Amino acid sequence: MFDKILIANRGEIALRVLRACKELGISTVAIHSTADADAMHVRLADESVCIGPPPSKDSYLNIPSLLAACEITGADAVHPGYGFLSENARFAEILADHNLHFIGPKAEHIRLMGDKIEAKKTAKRLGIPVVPGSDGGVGPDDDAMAIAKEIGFPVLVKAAAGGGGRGMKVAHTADDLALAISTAGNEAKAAFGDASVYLEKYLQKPRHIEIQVLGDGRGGAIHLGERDCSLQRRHQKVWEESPSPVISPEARARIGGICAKAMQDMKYLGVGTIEFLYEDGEFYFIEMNTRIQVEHPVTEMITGIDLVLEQIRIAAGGDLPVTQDDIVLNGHAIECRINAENPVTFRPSPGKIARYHPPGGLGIRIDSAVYQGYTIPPYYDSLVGKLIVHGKTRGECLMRLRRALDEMVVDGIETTLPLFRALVREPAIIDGDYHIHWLEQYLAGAQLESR
Ligand code: MV4
Repeated sequence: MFDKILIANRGEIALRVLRACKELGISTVAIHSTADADAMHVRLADESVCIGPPPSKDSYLNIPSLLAACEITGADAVHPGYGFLSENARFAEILADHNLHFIGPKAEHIRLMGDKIEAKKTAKRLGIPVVPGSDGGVGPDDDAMAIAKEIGFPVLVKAAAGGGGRGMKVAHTADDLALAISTAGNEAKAAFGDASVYLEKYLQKPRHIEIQVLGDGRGGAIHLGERDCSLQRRHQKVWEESPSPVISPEARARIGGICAKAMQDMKYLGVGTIEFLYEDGEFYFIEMNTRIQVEHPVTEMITGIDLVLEQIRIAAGGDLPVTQDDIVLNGHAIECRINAENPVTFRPSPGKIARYHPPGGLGIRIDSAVYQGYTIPPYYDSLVGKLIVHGKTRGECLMRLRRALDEMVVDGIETTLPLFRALVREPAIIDGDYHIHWLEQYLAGAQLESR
């Protein structure tokens, strides 16, 4: 096992990793920018190192500074959390070159899944169902129109280097195709320095369903069911739940089994998430994430498995904690991402938290690194904390969530709490009857009403 882990992150995930380290008896090193000197993860870690000024590129993304912090403190492993360097294959390699362990997948797998075209080819080869589309990139010499007509309109043009919805354009008819390809390519070139694009059948009202996987790097792998992350705004997840209201035990076992088998075949190491669009009873692979995700707690709540702790154990050469047959999904969990944002315009609202009262009681979990009197800096994401609620059934979970949201107080800044208090009373949410565009449509309607 590792002796000392450097946590290359901030906020709630830095605290989440720190908690797992404490339980494993591993010493912790926090790193922080000058803007985060008063942060909770810095106070609770055994040691801390200030690694630079507020901008992420000068601090949390500064690889030479991180290496120096490892050297000074004698850390033997680095946990990247999510975001920042968590899916940077080069960072994983550099750490290895310095005899430091990266707590994450093999660099080759991070790189493979970072290229959306390669990821899709790999998924298809491993037997994972994919969205019908061009097999690989569409170059200037290819007859894009012939490929598009073969797929059938509407067609979605996607950037190979994409993610987060950038470099994505819908061509509803043949007349839109040329413009969609050039716009998506230009956007991708500007955002990622890579103009390659590919084509997919455009799914109109799917759900976003993702499967949590865990691999030992030696051919052992299991799945931990799905999360339904369909409630998003501008590609930012807002609400995640598990199990999905629309996935049957049979569908779960089928797609989960396919994912676990694929991870066994590629000898995947650590935690991962295989993302699907789900429409009319069919799963279509879109991407794989090779990191711990923000929404991992909903899976922890229903499986009882500490994903961050297992991630660390596995990175140190440990075995999977359970076999597939041992996994029992217990009840229902919902996570609300509470952001420091105006609940209508979503404009960031950093500043000092004047009053803070987190909710409590049976089935309530808060993953947050804020405290009363803490000032949310303007430089990073606006997550105040995650409220995760567990219940025996989805109905009980919703009932508890309603109560917890009413109990929670975050004053001094604007937060998205009022949005969640409205959502838990919406018939479509109560019925689990929503898709990836539902929230934006709901918000557009709510804005009309307030005028
Ligand atoms: C799609 C799609 C419809 N059809 N692919 C958006 C981000 C990227 N990760 C994948 N995305 C989508 N891919 C096909 N073939 C619709 C989306 C999409 C979306 C997906 C998941 C969650 C929210 C979304 C919001 C808009 C579009």
